[in-house]
Amino acid sequence: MPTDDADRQGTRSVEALEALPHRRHDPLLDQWVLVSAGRTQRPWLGRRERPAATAPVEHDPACYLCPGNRRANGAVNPDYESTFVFTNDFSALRPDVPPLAFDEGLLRAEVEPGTCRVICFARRHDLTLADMTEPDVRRVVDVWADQTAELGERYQWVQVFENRGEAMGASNPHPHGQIWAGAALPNAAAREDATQRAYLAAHGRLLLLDAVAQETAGPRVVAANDDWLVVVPFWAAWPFEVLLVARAPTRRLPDLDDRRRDSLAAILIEVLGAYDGLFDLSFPYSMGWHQAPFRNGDESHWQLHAHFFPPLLDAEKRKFMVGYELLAETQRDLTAEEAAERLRAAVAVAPPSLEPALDGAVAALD
Ligand code: H2U
Ligand code: ZN
Repeated sequence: MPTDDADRQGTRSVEALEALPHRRHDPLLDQWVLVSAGRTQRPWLGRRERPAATAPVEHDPACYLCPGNRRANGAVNPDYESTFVFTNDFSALRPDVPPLAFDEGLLRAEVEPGTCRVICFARRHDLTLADMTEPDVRRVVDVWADQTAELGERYQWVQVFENRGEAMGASNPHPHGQIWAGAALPNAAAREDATQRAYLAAHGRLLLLDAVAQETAGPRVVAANDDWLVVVPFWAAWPFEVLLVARAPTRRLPDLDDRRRDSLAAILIEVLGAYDGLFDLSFPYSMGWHQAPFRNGDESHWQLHAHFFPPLLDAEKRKFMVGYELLAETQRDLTAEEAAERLRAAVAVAPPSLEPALDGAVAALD
């Protein structure tokens, strides 16, 4: 007999659900995640992740991101000291497109104007954000904010992100991220726009600030300072996914003052250090910022946050989002509470960072 919602007994304790297959609601995307704790012990004869075979060098003559090197399209990088931004030579979006659209029954398409940029985070080829000093990561935060403000003058959505590690499709170990900016609101942005707007209308408060209030000092906190909270969201999809949220109402990165940029750099180093410490390897992930769209409207329902989506379940095994995930809904094997506990333990033993670098560079951008 199928149970319908009316038959379900309410419980105020998550522990009562933990040992049972259960679903958790993601209020930002308004979708459910299936949690089936205890499956991590199942036999595995599938793919095993392997760490990079060679240790990276400080400057790699073959790297297209190192200072002074030639890129794939022939352009030469300046001898930059800290950060460097350039237009992606293989951009997925371009600004100079005619406003064409196609609409015939179920078949709809529209041209999407935009631009893609690459941001080198550091001069040194062998660094990662986790290894960099606070002043150097702060420079990266400033670049993210400046780029957001500049691109927001022309595009509705500015997506700042980083793919780190071969397992997440990074094409090069040189520390770098990307920004794609476009005219449309992409799917995930449109979902978060709708859920945050509806929550503010219904409750008079910001969805993510209510999440911060509910999670602070709770079992899913990984790290916190006065300005930022890092939690494994109750509804996490990826094994060690975390959500980084500004604690005060904030729409976008450029709105952050000096103090909150510094404290952001500090907490980024803390969390990424914990990621690397978790399995004692350079932890792969995709991370990115969600900030208010740029359009002529009221964006007070938006709260600045970053998602970190790392694929690893352990040092050698990754989570594959395949059959059930693609066809039905996301499923995870360890609870958010267990993931948070393990990440907290790794935060406690993260190593110190290196010496700061000097000034940033920007190429001619489109
Ligand atoms: P990923 O490692 O996340 O793929 O980012 C690197 C980007 O760098 C990638 O999008 C671009 C690729 O298109 N790139 C250049 O713009 N110039 C090059 O010479 C090589 C790579
Ligand atoms: Zn390099």
